[in-house]
Amino acid sequence: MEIPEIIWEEYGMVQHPVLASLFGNGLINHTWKLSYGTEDYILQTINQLVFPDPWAIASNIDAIAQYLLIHHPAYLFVTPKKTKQGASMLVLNGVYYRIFPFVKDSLAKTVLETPEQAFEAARQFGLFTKNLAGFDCSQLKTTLPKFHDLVLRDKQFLEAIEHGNQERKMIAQELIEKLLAFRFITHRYQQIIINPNFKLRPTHHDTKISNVLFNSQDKAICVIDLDTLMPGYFISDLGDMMRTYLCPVSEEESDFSKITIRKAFYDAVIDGYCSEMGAELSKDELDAISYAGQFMVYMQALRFLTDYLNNDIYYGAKYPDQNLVRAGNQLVLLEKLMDLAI
Ligand code: GN1
Ligand code: MG
Repeated sequence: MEIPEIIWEEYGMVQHPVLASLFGNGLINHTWKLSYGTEDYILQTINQLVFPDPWAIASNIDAIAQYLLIHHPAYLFVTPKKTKQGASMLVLNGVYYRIFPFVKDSLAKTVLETPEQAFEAARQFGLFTKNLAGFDCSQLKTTLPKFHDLVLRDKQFLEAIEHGNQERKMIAQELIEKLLAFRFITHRYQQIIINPNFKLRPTHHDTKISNVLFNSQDKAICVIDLDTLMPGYFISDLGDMMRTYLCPVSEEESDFSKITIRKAFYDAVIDGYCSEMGAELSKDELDAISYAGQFMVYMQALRFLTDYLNNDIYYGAKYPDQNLVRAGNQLVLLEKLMDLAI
């Protein structure tokens, strides 16, 4: 997509920045890296099909930035560059743009190589929620209603089975049945949301490895991508790390024999997260640590298969069965995780 020239002027950049190519591997937003003088920046457009109210995202980032500045001034938290008008975003022809300073000497990983890195990343996500423990969660706007609500994902799955592409339903029949057999995971979630010992906390909701920045010594220095920062349960953040850090291959892998759980990474994720959050979690929450991974992997399998049945309207697909493959991949990962819990 073309980037309108007027952006630079609105951000007070007198010369045209050097625009590098598309950056990162997110499925939702478009991201570019740019250089301006001695500084580097990240330019991003917000996908409004996914985020109908981009100002809610900006408001959340502003609110927690203010809180962190007062209560944890040494904590590195990346905030958007302001426009000349002092706004955190720029709207041009209905498209929302924002610019973040690029953290110097930082590196975003797409692949996790060692348990130490898993520990580091999990510790940063734990630290993020811990530092916000005193923050009044009700100040946060919901950027994606019911995003990690497994009851909703279950309902959407059932609806897609009934009303979605019936030809695809036949192809996916075996997978559909296997996923339905795991509905006890949703039932446990229903117990969690009525349990007062499960606290709603400021939750990142997208703890994949590329959302942690590392330094050259391989230490994690901060978390990024606050689009889905909302009140949530710790199982979302810990669980998505389990979903994306434990297996040597990603959700895109179609050779399911490569899907395994690396136990050392599993332990590292839990140790790293609990090194910050351990004392914050209640007994009931601690008991749900292994459930966290099952919850997130199952939800992602449901979401991919739902999208497949709905003709890929949400995630898109680079080849016809991509969302079916992704769902099958997540099912195998779920089975491996369940074995681990026994
Ligand atoms: C989406 O855009 P990305 O890759 O960060 C999705 C996540 C999924 C992930 C699966 C807003 O995240 O929930 O886990 O794809 N984000 C949204 O790859 O739907
Ligand atoms: Mg994201």
